[in-house]
Amino acid sequence: MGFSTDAIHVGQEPDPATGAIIVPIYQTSTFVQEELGKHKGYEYARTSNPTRAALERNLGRLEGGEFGLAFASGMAAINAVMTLFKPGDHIVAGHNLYGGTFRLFERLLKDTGLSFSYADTTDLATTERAFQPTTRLLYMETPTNPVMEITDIAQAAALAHRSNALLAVDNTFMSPYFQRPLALGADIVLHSTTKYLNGHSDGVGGAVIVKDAGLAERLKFIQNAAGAVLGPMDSWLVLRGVKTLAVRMRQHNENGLAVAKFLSEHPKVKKVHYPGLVSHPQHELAKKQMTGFGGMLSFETGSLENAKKVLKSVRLCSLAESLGGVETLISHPATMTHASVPPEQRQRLGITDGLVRISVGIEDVEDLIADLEQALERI
Ligand code: P1T
Repeated sequence: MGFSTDAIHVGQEPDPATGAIIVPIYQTSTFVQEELGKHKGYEYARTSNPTRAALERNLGRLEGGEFGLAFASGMAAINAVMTLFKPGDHIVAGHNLYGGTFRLFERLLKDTGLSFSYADTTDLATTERAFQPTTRLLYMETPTNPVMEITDIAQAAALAHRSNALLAVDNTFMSPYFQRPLALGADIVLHSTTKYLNGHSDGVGGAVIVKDAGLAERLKFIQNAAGAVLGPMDSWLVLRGVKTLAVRMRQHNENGLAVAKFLSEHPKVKKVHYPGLVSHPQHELAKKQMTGFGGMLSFETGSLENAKKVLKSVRLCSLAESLGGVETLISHPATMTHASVPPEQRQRLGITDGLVRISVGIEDVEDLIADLEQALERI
């Protein structure tokens, strides 16, 4: 079946008890058993809940992995994946990650005995040099948050596998509609479902999708044992959001491209990071491994003062963290999402004080451009 058909139907058969076309919100903590050891497949809602199970099946299919697991947040999903590893294990991570991911690695997981090296994964020769005999995982975002660097997933997978390591890709920015890392060789896909999968800025959640049954079993054990599960109401909201993922992503892409073009031609804008622009250093690669470019972009205003003027002057775009919702959000990575990345490293990555990030929503794009136009006039 096609992507949208799967998004609307997989895991969402009419409710066997009532015929309800929508999967009910099974707001229950436990399930009554007929006799010892005899139940309907559900025992306790941390282990499994029908609403969450429906979402997990759905996301598993959309990412082409079959095994999906839903967590309380994107960070909980990432932390669950990292629980696969043991003290002494080494992880090579992309040098540009969401600030919260970097903070988890540096401020929490290092203390548990894991070690991390950061590499520019757009250059796989450099990345290969970061590998050690104890490297178990290559972890990356593509495109990266917020400078939109693209890594060749198939080549990164080959590199990881040559070293007996796994490849994990955070696919939050593209969603499975535009990019399917498992089909390109990745072992693990992660999502902050808070973003495009939910799509309506009304819930925090995360997901992990894998294709290997053994890996799925270990992650399922971690999910139940550590317990950071997505609740039934939030699972339901993501299920509802996913039904319109394809149409939303097409519009995010169309608006993203229009806003990126507008900004790239604006005299006050020094640089635009958007993989759909031919000026993007990995535009050809983006065309090869993604089927669209999405709605995320960032641009350089030249100084903190200029960034502040733009952020203060927008009226339709909302100044807020997060991304992937139907409404346009604008933010300042250096002081917001990436504040936990040391300043020198931010500079090196291009997360300057003048960098502004936009999650382009699906409003009428001429209204968004007019808003940005009047805000840029203040510089
Ligand atoms: O916020 P949470 O659902 O826990 O997801 C964390 C996360 C993971 N991966 C990526 C690529 C992300 O962008 C995020 C969260 N990011 C933001 C809140 C943000 O504004 O960038």
